[in-house]
Amino acid sequence: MSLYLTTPIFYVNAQPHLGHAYTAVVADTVSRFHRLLGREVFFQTGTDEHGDKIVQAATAAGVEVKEYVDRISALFRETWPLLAVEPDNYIRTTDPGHQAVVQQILQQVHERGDIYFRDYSGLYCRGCERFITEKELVDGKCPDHLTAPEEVAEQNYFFRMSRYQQWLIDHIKANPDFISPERYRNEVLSFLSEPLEDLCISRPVSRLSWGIPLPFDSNFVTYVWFDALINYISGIGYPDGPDFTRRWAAAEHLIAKDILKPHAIFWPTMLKAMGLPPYRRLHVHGYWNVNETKMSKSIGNVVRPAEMVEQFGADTIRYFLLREMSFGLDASYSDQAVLARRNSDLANDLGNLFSRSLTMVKNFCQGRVPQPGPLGPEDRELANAALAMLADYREKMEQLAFRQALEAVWEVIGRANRYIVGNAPWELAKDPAREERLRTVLNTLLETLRCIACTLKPVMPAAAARMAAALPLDPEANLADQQQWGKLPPGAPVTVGENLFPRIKQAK
Ligand code: ME8
Repeated sequence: MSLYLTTPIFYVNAQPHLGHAYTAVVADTVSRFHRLLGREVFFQTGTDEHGDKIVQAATAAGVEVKEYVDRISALFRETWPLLAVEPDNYIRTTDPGHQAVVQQILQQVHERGDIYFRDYSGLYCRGCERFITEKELVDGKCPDHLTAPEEVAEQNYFFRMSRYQQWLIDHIKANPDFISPERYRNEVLSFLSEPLEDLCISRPVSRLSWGIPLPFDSNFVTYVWFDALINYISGIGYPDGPDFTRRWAAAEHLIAKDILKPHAIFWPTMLKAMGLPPYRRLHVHGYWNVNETKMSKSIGNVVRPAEMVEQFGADTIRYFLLREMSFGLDASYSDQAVLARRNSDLANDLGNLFSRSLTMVKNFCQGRVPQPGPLGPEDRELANAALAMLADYREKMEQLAFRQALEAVWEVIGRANRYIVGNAPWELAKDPAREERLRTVLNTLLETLRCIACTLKPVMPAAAARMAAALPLDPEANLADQQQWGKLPPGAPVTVGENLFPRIKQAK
């Protein structure tokens, strides 16, 4: 099985922040996890560079639009390596290749009769970059942007989305995994229980010139979503690239709930009109708040990825994001909460287990993997728990239940720490008659650490690589290879390196 995984392409009207970082970290973790299972993965991210909001941002910054989008797009691109996020492709909607594909699709859908021209007036939300319906408003305002929409009346082109409404409902019902978690699937089905309006896909050039011209009417440019969503296929070589069909069959999108409708409704119906099958799955996550408050420029509480990484390091931030948010629900960020996770879960639980175990192997077993004797009940209990954890971890990761996957790992870390206390290897080391028992206990600990190191590869790649190098564990080993006991060859050298996660005294 293979996977083609995407993040949204982010608007370049603002700099990268915590919310963007979360989606990127999730996508990177899922990619690494699938690779750990030996699967082929293609991971794409990028930037969305057309539309009103971007022109406004460039004007506010006092630079040419193109110069502005180049600068912010580069900023996103440079942010990902700081978080150890390694996409295979980085797409920009200003790429000439992308623009050509958008025009070709517009032409094709137009010729098919699914794009038509008419007068229109409606309520437009600039934040959402789409017309919204009266029903969506809360107290007259867009519930996401807390601003009143503008009345806009003009002639525009429309995509005949309503034609595909019943097909979409049937598809969602026949494929329970198509949209997850389930709450979002239900939300979409509930929205689809009312008649669907057609989608406005153009802007008159007189109002907005920063867009892709319609191939059949140069007085208009495409409207944001018809341009942006197509990145998911233009980025993998639609229509006739050699990998296109294979990759598209494995397509899964990751988004937050803010852009559920464009992804769950506009995009599948657009694909249908183009004669393409829908993507395989859509995964929807919640919002990060900061200190329990919505992140916003005006409040001044926007968290920047570069600052988080500078303070805590990429591994700690990745762990925190995945451990703290239940995928699908909202979560709250604070430096204090990161500090607490760093010092308790990473420095205390994991870091201590690792350094204590390796130091004892160095001191009591000449720094080599000891040959174990027969396993006693407490050894078997830890071994079984570690192996069961690998299976549980795998199942939870497949469901994007990162929090539960990590809880399962930390349950075994806790057990292993208690096992050290219960078996007191330093006491065994004093008695030559108990040397075999000592070797058994330390071997059981190293084997447990091997299982733990393997699970952490997708989540904390740098720390997991250091653990693997110390044990020593084959860095290329896949998860299935690890699901047995006794994989570390007795006699292999074990190295005690620096502390994995030194304690951090205070958040800045
Ligand atoms: O919507 N919590 O771009 P965008 C969690 N260009 N995730 C968040 C978040 C938060 N507080 N804030 C943002 C666009 N995100 C369009 C997408 S796709 C064809 C076009 C993340 O820059 C999350 O992934 O507003 C969300 O869906 C995305 O950023 C929105 O990014």
